[in-house]
Amino acid sequence: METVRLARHGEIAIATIDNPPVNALGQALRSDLARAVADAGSDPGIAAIVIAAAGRAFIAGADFSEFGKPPVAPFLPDLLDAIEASPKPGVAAIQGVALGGGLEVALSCHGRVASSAAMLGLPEVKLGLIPGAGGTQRLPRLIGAAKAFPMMLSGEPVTAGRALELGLVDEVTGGDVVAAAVALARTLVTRGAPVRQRDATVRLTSADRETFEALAADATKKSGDMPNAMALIEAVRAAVTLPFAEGLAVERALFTKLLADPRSKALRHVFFAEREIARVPGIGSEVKPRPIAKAAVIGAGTMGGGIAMCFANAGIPVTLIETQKAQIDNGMNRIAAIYEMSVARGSLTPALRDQRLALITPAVGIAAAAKADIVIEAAFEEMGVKQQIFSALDAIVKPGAILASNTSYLDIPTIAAANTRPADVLGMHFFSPANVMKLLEIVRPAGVADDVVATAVALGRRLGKVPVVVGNGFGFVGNRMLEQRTRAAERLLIAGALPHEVDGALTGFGFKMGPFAMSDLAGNDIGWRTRKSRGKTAAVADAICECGWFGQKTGRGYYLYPDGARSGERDPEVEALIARISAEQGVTRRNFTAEDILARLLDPMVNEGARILEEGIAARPGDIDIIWLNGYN
Ligand code: T1G
Repeated sequence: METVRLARHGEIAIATIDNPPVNALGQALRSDLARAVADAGSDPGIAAIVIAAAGRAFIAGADFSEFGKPPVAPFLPDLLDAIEASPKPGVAAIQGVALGGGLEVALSCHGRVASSAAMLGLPEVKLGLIPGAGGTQRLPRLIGAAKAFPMMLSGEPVTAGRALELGLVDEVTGGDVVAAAVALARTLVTRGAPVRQRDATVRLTSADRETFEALAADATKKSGDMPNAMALIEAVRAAVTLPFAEGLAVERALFTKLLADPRSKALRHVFFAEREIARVPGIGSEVKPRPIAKAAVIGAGTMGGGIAMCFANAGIPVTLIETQKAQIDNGMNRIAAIYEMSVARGSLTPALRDQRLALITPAVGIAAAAKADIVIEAAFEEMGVKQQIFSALDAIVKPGAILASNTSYLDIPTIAAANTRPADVLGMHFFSPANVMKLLEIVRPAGVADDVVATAVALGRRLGKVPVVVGNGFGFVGNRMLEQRTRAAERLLIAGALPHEVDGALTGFGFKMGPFAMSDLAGNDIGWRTRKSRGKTAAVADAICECGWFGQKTGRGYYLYPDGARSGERDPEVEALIARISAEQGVTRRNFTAEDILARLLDPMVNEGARILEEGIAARPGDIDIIWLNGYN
């Protein structure tokens, strides 16, 4: 056996799993574990078995690399049945994480001991799945359906302490978890035949079932469009109404169907893509980031204020700089108001609010950036303004300080040319609102030092962002593809579609908002100003702005927002304006189906993504997927 070491501790067998990096339940491990359980079971000198693990995980779950391939024996459910059916007690010694199939192994045991730092969970829903090796049947029998269902629906792991409260583990130890498991095994031996979860129905009371059904009804309202959430309800309902074997068959059928669902395949792709972005081509782990102890942000507008909050929220002191006192006061008031909303919502304590505000030092004048290890410029989106700032910074900041621009599409080398240290200059493009959106595009122009890029990636993670390194080019990746969609949406209006039809097609596809609702939220005048600065026009979008219909902030844009409503209503004047523009352009308006609209909006984005890959602006297709998931929902 390569992945399991079997040792004896008197009459107790200890099977130690060692399958780096995270003890995933690949075929070799399943085979070795089945062998160890059988050997222990047939050894007359053995009275019980402890299943322990080496490394940072107990067991991370099924092996992702096997997904989508024909399953190979021994199958995980059969292995778990063998552990559970053993006449000798099995005890799980859990250190690190017990996730998915890993927790299902522990559930098939007759006892469980966790180290105090362990985490236990069934995260399958995050992969578009449900637990597929008895978790939906055994967990409710162990802790009740009312507690098991929300734990599986959220997919969030619980601490060892919470697991003890739930009854998920028998004991938590700050000491040697294997020794504690051996002691528990000995105790179970004295109790005679092991108690199997499959036979334990004491928790499945009518009260428990009622609570579960109420939670299921609530989940149906909230996530009725998620097939795996509905499947989970069906599987847990089978656990509380059917015999174990029948419930297991229900779970297996539901799991197998979800495994083939394209949404689950996409979520599994995302799991790996999220890990791939840490691999920046040409920058290995030998490139060490520069230390960042102090930051400065130039510009206290919406973006600059949000970026300053990112630093404060991460505990990094930051100086927020404006050119005039009135502007820095406005900026600080906006930040204070945002924190106040969090306190009012209960998502931030007053103490934390004060601590974070104390980390933001308002200042007037760029000289205040002198001591910063990194300066992020978030000034007006105009090249001259940025060059003036980067030139002035040259004489102020210390050697080795990193200079980043938050520009959303301007050319980084042109900005860097304004000073004498281009190797220290790159782009750090945050997405609005910067203190909320996860995506951070790190723009890597030719000539920037590798350790500057490594520093920006490490800092991005420290700020709680998803940092993706991209090449320099108009709009980088996200906004460059978004521009294709924006153009297509405008053309659709002139060709015959209406704003709510276009938006509806995209939200039906899965976006949180369509292009026109998004533009009304951000402010239609932003796009208008950008088009004018680039000498571009868009007949409908320009006409809407010429009417002063800038969106929610003016009570109307593509839609009407009566009494400050957050969701818009159709505006007959806008629809008449669109029809007039079609006529002026000699276009005979026609109807579009949602499928037509989706193809016209998404295909140009995919083509632009392909060009971005071809040009090397993005390193991998998965990077583009991560950008769109984290920057545009
Ligand atoms: N299978 C294969 N490889 C995995 C893996 C897995 N389940 N989990 C992690 N890895 C690899 C990962 O790709 C990386 O590889 C290395 O391990 C370190 O991972 C039947 C069907 C365990 C908390 O969803 O949450 O069981 O890049 O960088 O930050 O009902 O990995 O080094 O080559 O993330 O310390 C359910 C997924 C599966 C857990 C460790 N389990 N993994 O985090 O390291 S479905 C999960 C994680 C299932 C059953 C169902 C995390 C971690 P490389 P890492 P980490």
